[in-house]
Formats: sequence, structure tokens, C-alpha cells
Amino acid sequence: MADHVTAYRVCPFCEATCGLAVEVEGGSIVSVRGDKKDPFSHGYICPKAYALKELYEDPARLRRPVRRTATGWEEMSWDEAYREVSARLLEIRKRYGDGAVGIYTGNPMAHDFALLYADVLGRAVPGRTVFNSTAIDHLPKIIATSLMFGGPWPATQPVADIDRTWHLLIVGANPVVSHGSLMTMPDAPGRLKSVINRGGKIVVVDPRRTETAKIASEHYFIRPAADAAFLLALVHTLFDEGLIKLGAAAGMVNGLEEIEAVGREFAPERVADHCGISAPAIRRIAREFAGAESAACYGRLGTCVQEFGLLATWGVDLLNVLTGNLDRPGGVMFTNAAASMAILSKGKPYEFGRWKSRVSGQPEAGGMVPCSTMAEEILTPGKGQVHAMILLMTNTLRSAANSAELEKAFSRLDFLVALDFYINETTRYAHIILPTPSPAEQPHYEFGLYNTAVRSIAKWSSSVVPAPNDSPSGWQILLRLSRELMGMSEKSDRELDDEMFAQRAAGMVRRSNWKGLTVEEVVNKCAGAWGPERTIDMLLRIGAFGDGFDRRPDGLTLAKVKAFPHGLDLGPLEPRLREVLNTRSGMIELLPKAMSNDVPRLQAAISESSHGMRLIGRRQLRSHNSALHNLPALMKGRERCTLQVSPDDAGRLRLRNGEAARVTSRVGSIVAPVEVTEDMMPGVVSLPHGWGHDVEGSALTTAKAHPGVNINFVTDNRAYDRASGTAIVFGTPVTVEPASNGLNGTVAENASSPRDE
Ligand SMILES: Nc1nc2c(c(=O)[nH]1)N[C@H]1C(S)=C(S)[C@@H](COP(=O)(O)OP(=O)(O)OC[C@H]3O[C@@H](n4cnc5c(=O)[nH]c(N)nc54)[C@H](O)[C@@H]3O)O[C@H]1N2
Ligand SMILES: Nc1nc2c(c(=O)[nH]1)N[C@H]1C(S)=C(S)[C@@H](COP(=O)(O)OP(=O)(O)OC[C@H]3O[C@@H](n4cnc5c(=O)[nH]c(N)nc54)[C@H](O)[C@@H]3O)O[C@H]1N2
Ligand code: SF4
Ligand SMILES: [Mo]
Repeated sequence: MADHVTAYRVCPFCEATCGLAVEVEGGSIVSVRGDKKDPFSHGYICPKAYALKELYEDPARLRRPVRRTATGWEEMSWDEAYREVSARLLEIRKRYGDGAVGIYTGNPMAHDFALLYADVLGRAVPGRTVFNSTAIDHLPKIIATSLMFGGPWPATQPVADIDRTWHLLIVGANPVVSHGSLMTMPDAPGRLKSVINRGGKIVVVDPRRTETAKIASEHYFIRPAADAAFLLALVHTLFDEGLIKLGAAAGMVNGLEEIEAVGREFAPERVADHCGISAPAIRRIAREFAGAESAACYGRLGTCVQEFGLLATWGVDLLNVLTGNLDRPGGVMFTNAAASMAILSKGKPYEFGRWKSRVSGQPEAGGMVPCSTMAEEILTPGKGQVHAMILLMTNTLRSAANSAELEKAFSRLDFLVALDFYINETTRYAHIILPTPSPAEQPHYEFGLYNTAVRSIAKWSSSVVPAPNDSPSGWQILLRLSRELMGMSEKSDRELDDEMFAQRAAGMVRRSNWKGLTVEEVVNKCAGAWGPERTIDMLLRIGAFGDGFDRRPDGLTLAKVKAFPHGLDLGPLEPRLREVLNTRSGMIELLPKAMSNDVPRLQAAISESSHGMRLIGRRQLRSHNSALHNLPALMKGRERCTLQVSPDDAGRLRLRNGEAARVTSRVGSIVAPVEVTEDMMPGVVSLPHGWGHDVEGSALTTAKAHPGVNINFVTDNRAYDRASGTAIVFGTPVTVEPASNGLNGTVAENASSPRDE
């Protein structure tokens, strides 16, 4: 057919960047397939890829800005929307001063060019009120790897070389379902199986026998938050049994003796009970890791959003360094990204905790305060109190800890504006919603994710179908709003973008190795396009594989990348330690202060070891956080928002499969259907997040028909990893009992509805 086209792009949902071939006929998406010619994913996709089509077609998706009125939502023009949003925000700032407007950025921003404009918006909204979404995700990873290797993150974050390793130790991650995180790799299940098929070994340490554990060589249950003790016990064993070997890091580490002293306190025999793993098993795990031809330890959410997130995350890389696995094939290595984010940031050695949040004194990181402080910063009067919020693609009232408290806070804001395309549990509180087109309608380059990929990759994602003419992209919306908020109405968006670009170019030229390169040359040679494409072009040209602005004519430019619609594979991970190490001392810091200061807290926790019931999360193949629950293809089958309980606990607590259980924590109580399974460690229960859709005012009918319950009604916004400010959403202390009223009334208890002024 004449109007039949195939568009190539990557799937925009998780971090795996699977290549898609999307067939379009007569302006409609007719199919979404895996792109067999994608050199990274070779045709692999998961069921979520199809959401690209369903999200595009979803009638509930907003196509125009809307404002909330006493009688319901009302469409408005873009001009009106910009005017009203900037007028309200400026008025609030004028009335209350700097810090009255807060910003919070959600997960889908990582896959959107708008993220390249978040810093401009931050500048347009002065104050210490940018709330850090990494503080419910990977903040410990940023802090730990930046303190050890100097930052800027993610340039100095080691990535497991999964395709060549002989031994993979996975602590608190479930890549078979999550498809990998801060480790971009399409077809995680296939890559993991290859480790085993080539004779290698995978060991999983997780309180749940996960889908990853089921294909691994070994799995150990571990008590929630015992990872730091477990990893330090591995370190203890390395010293105790003479297994330390620094490899590429030899002569480049500070603090080896001090680490030995720290490790001494964590003998496997001493921490075994606390971890729930026997001392001989801990010693064997250490020996096998150290003895493997190559080995990589990989930790993710389970080592981050827990009581000892910073220490556990640090322990992961400590193990890699002390066994000679840093910077060697099959170990952990630093990705050489074609468009490196490192060059965009300041390049100074990393610091954090330079100031504290206003109300509860949580440490700043990256100029942001932890997201769990949002409610208190909104509800606590005083100078710097937040009166308005800008939400960028987040369903915060389902993703942040203690949703009920935050809901109270959001409902009291003078003004809430959301960059979002759904009226859901969170945005129903917005005064104005600014919708962006769906991912299918926009081009993209995964500038963030390719920085932590297991190979060097470059790929341009083309838009599949055009966005309506009058529908601006997220980056255009942020640029325009920033301009209004900075009082630059006499300028055009293009002019502000030119200014920003010149500033970025100046920073990059300073740090680039290309001889004779000037800002002027960069600006002139990137003169055609503007917006994010111009920044991506600059990053590619200035980068390791770039053309150096004509200095290496066969190098990359954005135009060249676009000429390879399936993507370009630029090779495996390469040793780069000397090139990337960026600490003040020029050495790998094995024992940064933030960690040594926190060790006594860990020791105290081991001595006090209490074995009450703990609640952890669970990711599911057909969900992506809360965002895809209105898409019918992904909501088929049995209800999946169940409370998984071990047979032991079920017996002890009189819980029966399919019946209702009440889960209660310091902050709230929810009721969920029980699923008894051998997969759970006794003493631990698990519930997925991103559910709880049955609320008044949400426009998502499919999601409402399969509501599930919101786990974040029981996670605690006052529970932090003290060392990093990261929210503890795994390992929440709870009581679990049969629910006397069954599943009825699950929702009503915690529900509330938007307040109309
Ligand atoms: N208990 C518990 N809580 C958790 C977690 C957990 O494991 N357990 N995980 C945490 C983690 S790691 C994360 S990343 C967060 C995720 O939590 P959030 O960052 O809040 O992400 P989502 O729940 O996916 O919500 C995304 C929002 O963006 C909108 N959206 C989606 N795509 C687009 C788009 O392309 N354009 C626009 N304009 N809007 C879009 C959706 O409508 C939705 O409102 O949750 C965290 N919270
Ligand atoms: N299908 C799907 N894929 C996703 C997402 C999704 O929602 N759905 N979300 C994406 C996002 S935003 C992220 S950040 C990544 C996260 O990627 P992962 O970290 O791989 O995801 P999780 O499944 O949350 O894995 C965390 C694991 O830690 C375990 N755990 C909990 N507490 C502890 C503990 O104290 N110690 C140890 N050792 N383990 C513990 C849990 O049982 C779980 O298996 O996934 C991404 N991919
Ligand atoms: S694993 Fe699934 S959701 Fe993730 S990028 Fe691939 S197709 Fe998309
Ligand atoms: Mo995440």
C-alpha cells in the first residue's frame, strides 16, 4: 500500500531500549514488532511494547490542556494555559517568596527530551524546592559511585559486563521482570541465560524467589535491609582468606587498610542470623566470586530503597573493586556513551549534603531534597513553605511514600500544574494539566539510558505518527514556561534556546579534548536545528565516537546516526578507569566519610536485629510503575495486585489464598487479596506498587476496573536511609492479619477526593 510505512525506534517504557519496527497505514499504527535488525536487541521485545499503540489510541489521553472547574474539567487553548500557569506561579512567588514553588520529576521524563529542559525550569523557579525522585529510586547509586569514583554520575557508575562475565551476583534486582536498570540491555532474560549456557554462574540474593532467581544457578533468601551486612561479610571473607586482588585498580585505591578494619567487624559467623544466610554459604559466595575468571556484582532497587541503601550500594562496588573485577571485561566497566551526559555537567568531584531540607533536615543531593519531604514542606508553615507544585510526568500519589499524607498536602496547594496526559489519582488534584503527545508521536534519542548500557550504542528513534500541529512537545512546554517565569516575554523560545545552547556549549568545549574547538565553532556548526536535536548533535560530535566538528570526518554526527534507522552498535565495554576517575585524590576512595560515618548504625542494627514482618515491593512484567494500567492489552488475565505471603506466615497468621489480608504500618492500613507462595521468605510479604486506581475523579476507566491497592498508603514518608536521604519503601515494618470485612471497603478507607475551591 502506498501509505504503508515502517518506523523504527526504541520502545520508550523501561530502560532496555528494545528496537521496534512499527507499521503505520493510513496514519494508524497497525502493528508493533521487535526490530530484528536492531543491533542491540535483535528483535527482542516484551508485551509492554504494544502499549506504544494503545497509549497513542487511548481515548482517555488528553490532547489539549485542561483546567479544573467546579463543574468539571474544561479544555483551554495553549496560549491561555501558558498565560494562566505562569501568572499563577508568579503571583504565588511574589506573595510568598522564593521556595514557594516546588518541582517534582517522574519516571517517564527519563525517556523524553523534556528532561533536557528541566534545568532551565529549575532556574526559572528559584528556591530549594526541587524534589528528588531519585530519592525513591537510585540516589544511593549516584552518591556511592560518585564518592568512590568522583562522578559526575552516571559517567563513573560501573556497569556489569553481562555478555562476557563468568559469574554474576545479583543483589536486590529482578532483571527478568524489570529488564534491567542502570544497566541498559535489551533481552535481559536471554542475556542472563547466556551466562549460564556458557558455563558461568548466577547467584541471586533476594527476600523473594524472583523470576530471575528461578533461572539462576543459586538463590538465597535475605532478610530485608541485611544486604550491607551481607556484603561486608563477603569483604571480611576476602581479607580473612587472602582473596583480595585489585587488578586494574592496583595502586589506585585509598583506604584499603581501613576497609579491612571495617570488614573485621562483619564476620559471616556474626551476621549470618541477621541476614538469614548461613556463614558457610556467605564464605562460599565470597570464594566463588573471587575465584571466578571474571565476576560482576549488580545491585539495584533492593539495595537502594532500604534502610541501609548507601552502605549496601557501596558494598556492591567494594566487592567488585576488591576482587579485581573493576574495569575488566566480564567484570564491571564504565560505559563509553556516544552522547555522554558527563560532559553536560560541571565536572567537579562529587559532593552532597551541602545543605539540609527546611523541615526535617534531610541532605541535599544534586541541589535537590528527597521526595519524601514533599508533604512536610507543603504542610509546614514558615519561610520557604511550598504553596505550588509543578509535576512533570509523575503519578506521585501512587509512587511516593505515605500517599495519604501527600494527598492531604497536594489538596491544600494554592496551585498544582501537571505535565501529564492522564487525569489520574494525582493529576485530578491539578488546577491545570498540560498534555504532551504520546511517545509514538515524538522522536527521541535515549541520551540518559545509553550512558549505562552494556555496549556503546547510538540510535535515533523516529516518531511513528505525527503529533497534531498545535500539540507542543514536553521540551517546548518547559522552554515556554521557563521563559515566562523568567520574565523574558520579549524574547522568543528560539532565543532562549540559543542562549541555553551557547552556555552548554561553553561548558563542553572547556572539558573537551578536541584541539582548537571554540564555542563559536560549535554554535555555528550546529546552526540548522534547535531544541533537543541540536544538543544531541553536539553531544555526539564532541563525544568519543564523534566527528569532533569535522576534525575526524568519519566520526559521528546526528545526521549520520539518523542514517542508521536500526541503530549503531559501537562495540563492547572497554577499560576506561584512568580516563573517568574524577575524585579529588585521583584515587578510588574505598571508604568515603558518608559510609564510614554510617557503619556504627549498621552495627547497632545487627545487634538489635528484630524479626517482625516486613513489606517489600514487586515489579510485574505487564506494569510499568502506575503508567500503563489504562491499556486493555496489558490488563488482561487475573488480578495481579496480590499480597504474596509464605506458607509459614500464612499458617501462623491464618491467612488463606484468595482471601483478604489487612496490612498495617505506622502510617496506614490497606486490604489486599492473599497469594500464598513458597516464593516468599518467611517474615516478608510483597505487594506491587503503582496500583490503587479506584478513586473519585480519575478518568481512567480501564485502570478503575482493575484497581488493586496502593502500597504507598503504608510506606512511611518519615522512613529514610539516614546516610543518603533515600526513602525506605522496601522493608516497611507491618502487621498482617485476616481482614474481617473481606475485600470490600478496601478503597473507601483511604480514598479522598479533590477539594474544589
Ligand atoms: N512502594 C514503592 N514505591 C515506588 C517504587 C517501588 O518499587 N515501590 N518504585 C519507585 C520508582 S523506582 C519509580 S521510578 C517511581 C515511579 O513513579 P512515577 O515517577 O510517579 O511514575 P509513574 O507511576 O509511571 O507515573 C507516570 C506519570 O506520567 C504520566 N506519563 C506517562 N508517560 C508520559 C508521557 O510520555 N508524557 C506525559 N506528559 N506524561 C506521561 C502518567 O500519566 C503518570 O501520571 O515509583 C517509585 N515508587
Ligand atoms: N516490568 C517492569 N519493568 C520495570 C518497571 C516496572 O514497573 N515494571 N520499573 C522500572 C523502574 S522505574 C525501575 S527503577 C527498575 C527497577 O529494577 P529492579 O531493581 O530490577 O526491580 P525490582 O523488581 O523492584 O527489583 C528489586 C528486587 O529487590 C528485592 N528486594 C526488596 N527488598 C530487598 C532487600 O532488602 N534486599 C535485597 N537483596 N533485595 C530486596 C525485591 O524482592 C525485588 O526482587 O525497573 C524498571 N523496569
Ligand atoms: S523490555 Fe519491554 S518495556 Fe522494556 S524496552 Fe523492551 S519492549 Fe519495551
Ligand atoms: Mo525507577
